Amino acid sequence: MSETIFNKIIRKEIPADIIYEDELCLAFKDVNPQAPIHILIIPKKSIPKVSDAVKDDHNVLGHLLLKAGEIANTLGVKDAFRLVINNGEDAGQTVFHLHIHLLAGRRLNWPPG
Ligand code: DGP
Repeated sequence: MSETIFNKIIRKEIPADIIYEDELCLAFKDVNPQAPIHILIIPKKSIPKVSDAVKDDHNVLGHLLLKAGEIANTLGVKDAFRLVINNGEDAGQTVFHLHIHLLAGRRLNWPPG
């Protein structure tokens, strides 16, 4: 499985502003925030893209979404936030370890572009 910078964050080999962790996932502040609140929620398992997920990943994928909602509640933004998953280079993915962006704290326009 491919190694990315996020594996190093999971192993605490490089620092990150971690706001939540459990056995399946990790959530930390994005180093290049696109909104006042910009959190990345990642599985500990190395899944490069959503389109690489397999049936056995069902539980971890559901877990990520549940935790995203809980984190939004914790941050006090439960009524206005956006979750984004970029899948593939042409969709803007730069780190090939599946991650959910949680964006909040400003007006979020649509379409995202
Ligand atoms: P994406 O473009 O969807 O693959 O998003 C990758 C995000 O990861 C991007 O918003 C910047 C963030 N990022 C990349 N490297 C690091 C890092 O070393 N630390 C943190 N906290 N975020 C990172």
